Amino acid sequence: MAESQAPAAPGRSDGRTEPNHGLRIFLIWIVLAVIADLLIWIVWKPHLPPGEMTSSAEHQQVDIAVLGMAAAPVMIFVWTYFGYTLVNWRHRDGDDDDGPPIFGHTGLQATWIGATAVIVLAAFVFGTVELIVPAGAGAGEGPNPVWKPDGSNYLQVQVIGQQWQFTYRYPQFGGMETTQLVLPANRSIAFHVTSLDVIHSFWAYQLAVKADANPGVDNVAYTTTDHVGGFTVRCSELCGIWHGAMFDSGRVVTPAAFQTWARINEQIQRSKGVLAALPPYATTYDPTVIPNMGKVLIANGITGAAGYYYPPSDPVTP
Ligand SMILES: [Cu+2]
Repeated sequence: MAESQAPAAPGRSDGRTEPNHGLRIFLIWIVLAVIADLLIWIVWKPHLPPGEMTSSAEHQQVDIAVLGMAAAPVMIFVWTYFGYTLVNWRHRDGDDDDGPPIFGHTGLQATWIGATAVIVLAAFVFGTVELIVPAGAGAGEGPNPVWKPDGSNYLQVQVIGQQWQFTYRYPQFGGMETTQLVLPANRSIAFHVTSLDVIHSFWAYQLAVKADANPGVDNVAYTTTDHVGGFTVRCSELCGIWHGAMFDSGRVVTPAAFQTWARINEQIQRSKGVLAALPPYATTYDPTVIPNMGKVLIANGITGAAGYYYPPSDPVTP
């Protein structure tokens, strides 16, 4: 008698007690989410682009993996709930029970707003910190970088874009200029990216460095090389008819090999008058106002110069 007067348990029309669906869904979800996040970190992350050649490349791998580990549980929750619903709450003959309403359910609403707010704010804080603090993002930071590498012993490399190739100047090696980007391993690099004509973008994929090359702008990007290897360089800003051919490759070599390469190139360019013919090293160049460029070239016996800096008079037919 007492049993029949007790308040009815939330239940089905057939009188069986309703199981704790929330707990079941949570347990299925937590197991799948942990498995997915472990797979992302252990199996997926080491194969993520752009590889591990530089500090910025490694940080980009971490960033992509962390965002994937944040997104996977959300997606798995949706799938889990969807699958659980299909199995447990599908229509059965004779069952006309709609179940408890969600409308006005304070706990559900608070959980929904709280969880989404936490996800968005965490992504905001993580992205901001990763962009500024640990190793730079390998991106152009403009003329006054917010983040700089530790210490001052970094190699400066000026990247000069023009239609339709990149050249590279090494101010610590007499300002010599090459068509080949060679870098030493285990060294912090400061790229100073600029352009002589239109807007280009310096993208060294495996280095995880990407920086706009704008005329009149010294756009600084940092990275630290980890190990030797080859990398590709592409222009990633539509810059004219041969933009698609603005493709190059570079090398990270041992510090000793780099010193040898750089010293030899500096000597050759000095002895052949190339260093004297080049405009003085500067953070940017205005190709229209370099004084006496044609005279300098002719005085050094250089005719038919590559035209990187547009001498005011044609050195070939003065
Ligand atoms: Cu370009």
